[in-house]
Amino acid sequence: MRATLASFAAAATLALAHATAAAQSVKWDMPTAYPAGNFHTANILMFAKDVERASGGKLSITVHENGSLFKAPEIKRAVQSGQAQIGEVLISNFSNENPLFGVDSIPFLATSYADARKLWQVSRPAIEAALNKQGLKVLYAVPWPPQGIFSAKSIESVADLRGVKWRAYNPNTSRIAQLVGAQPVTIQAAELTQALATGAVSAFMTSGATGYDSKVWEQIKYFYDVAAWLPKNVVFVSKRAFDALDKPTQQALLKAAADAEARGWRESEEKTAWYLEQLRRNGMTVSKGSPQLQADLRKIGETMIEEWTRQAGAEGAAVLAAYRK
Ligand code: PCA
Repeated sequence: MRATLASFAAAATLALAHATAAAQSVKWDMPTAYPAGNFHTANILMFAKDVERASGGKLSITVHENGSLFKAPEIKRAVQSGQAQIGEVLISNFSNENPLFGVDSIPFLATSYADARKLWQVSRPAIEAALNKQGLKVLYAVPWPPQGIFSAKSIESVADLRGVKWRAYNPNTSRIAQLVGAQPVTIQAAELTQALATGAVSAFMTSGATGYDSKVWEQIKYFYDVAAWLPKNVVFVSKRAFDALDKPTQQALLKAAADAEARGWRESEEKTAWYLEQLRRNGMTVSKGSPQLQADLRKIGETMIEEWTRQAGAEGAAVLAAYRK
């Protein structure tokens, strides 16, 4: 009898605890810009699951992928203004706000995973501080695979890009178009397949991942694996939303974020060769590009690092010095 009563009491306490947890459960919307099968998106879905589990159901995150809730360029503002609580952005999309946001998209500054990691380590404090001033708390960042050139026609040097309709995804890729004399059109990944189908663009730089996600081989026959930079997606949360969580839930979120960062870097690197293999399997010619093309691109990189250094001032100079140490 006593045992029954005790277990009844325990069950009642548990039920009450569950009811309380459910009553206090917080729901966040998380807009992202990239498609369902993409490795960043898969990583985010796992992150959301980890948060839900580790918080004991107190925090649940609904992921809205592929620009379905907010388009890529709108996600940052949506989180800043509280229309969404958490989001993922390509941080270099916002380099017009702050040159530091674009440091990972300067051609040939950091071209390997090891260098990209070092660049993130040395730039993270300044980027975090800048976002913090905008009411955003950085949770983690994950790089895209190295950026190469996709083109409908074969190219031997950057002269072959003159006049071409060039898809840009951030200010730096628009600047490259200007420097090579191509016509830049800004198109986010979610609209790339359509832009290719309608002939709006015929060349661009991105990763094998986005080439694969967008099935670019219908129109694009060449990929030049020049590995010019590894841009990053940053996941951040509204500071107000974060501060409203209790301590254990904040801890659960931060732990899941650290795990997502480690997992994302690993996945990105491990899948790089696989993506290029898929391009080949679908009939594309994948090469390193001619020595002339590589030399031309390096020159563009030199111009852009000079321009960036001028824009980024003392803070930028400190980041570069730390990176080159
Ligand atoms: N894919 C994204 C950004 C960089 C990348 O590899 C895109 O093309 O929009």
